[in-house]
Amino acid sequence: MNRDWEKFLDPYVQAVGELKVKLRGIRKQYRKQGEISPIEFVTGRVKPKESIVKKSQLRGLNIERVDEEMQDIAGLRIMVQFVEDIQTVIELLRKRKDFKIIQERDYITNKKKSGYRSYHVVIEYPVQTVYGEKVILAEIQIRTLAMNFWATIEHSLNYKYNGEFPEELKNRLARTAEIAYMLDEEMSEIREEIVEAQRIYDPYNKSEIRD
Ligand code: 0O2
Repeated sequence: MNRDWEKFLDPYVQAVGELKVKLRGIRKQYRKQGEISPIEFVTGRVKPKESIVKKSQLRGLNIERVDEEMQDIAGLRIMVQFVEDIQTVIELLRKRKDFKIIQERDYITNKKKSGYRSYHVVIEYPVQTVYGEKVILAEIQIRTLAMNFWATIEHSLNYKYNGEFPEELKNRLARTAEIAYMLDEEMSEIREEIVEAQRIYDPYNKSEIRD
């Protein structure tokens, strides 16, 4: 297929840029009001062409219709401190008027076989271009810092082993996912104590902008 990939990906680049600003804006608004933000930090990326082609082949997707069939060409990640914050963030996203949620996948209640936990929200986001409006799909992943730590490490190991983990490593990864979840549960138990401490001492208070 002879696709001008740069042109195809342009609206996705714009969408990720805009959504990063908007989602980081939520955090700033909380801080301005002297409140603790449910959002710790936000990252975003556009899936590179090579990964789009590889994933399409693996999943048997039609590359001609990849904009409709692949939901995470534009990907945003919202990291939170506590599992409870995930629900708060989901409710904030549901109230927004600048995009439409079309699907939610709860991999926290229903963790993946690998041990992966995260909450995925798929949105339709309108991008304004010089050729008119283009509505694209984007995936927002919401997870705790512990879930993110695990997923980042497992993802890099995945590259090394191409998804075919030796049995022992697979078992260890499954075990570390549970340990990470226990950490989240323990932190939730002392949440009030931590939140109170952060009201007194906010490590980010001095920096004006924190991405
Ligand atoms: P990258 O490099 O992050 O872009 P399905 O698996 O069929 O239910 P699908 O289309 O894979 O559906 O979507 P899903 O489940 O929402 O997962 C897409 C993304 O979630 C992945 O993107 C990862 O970012 C993350 N993810 C899902 N499962 C795992 C996992 O077991 N481990 C880790 N580390 N991340 C996971 P990509 O395209 O795989 O990769």
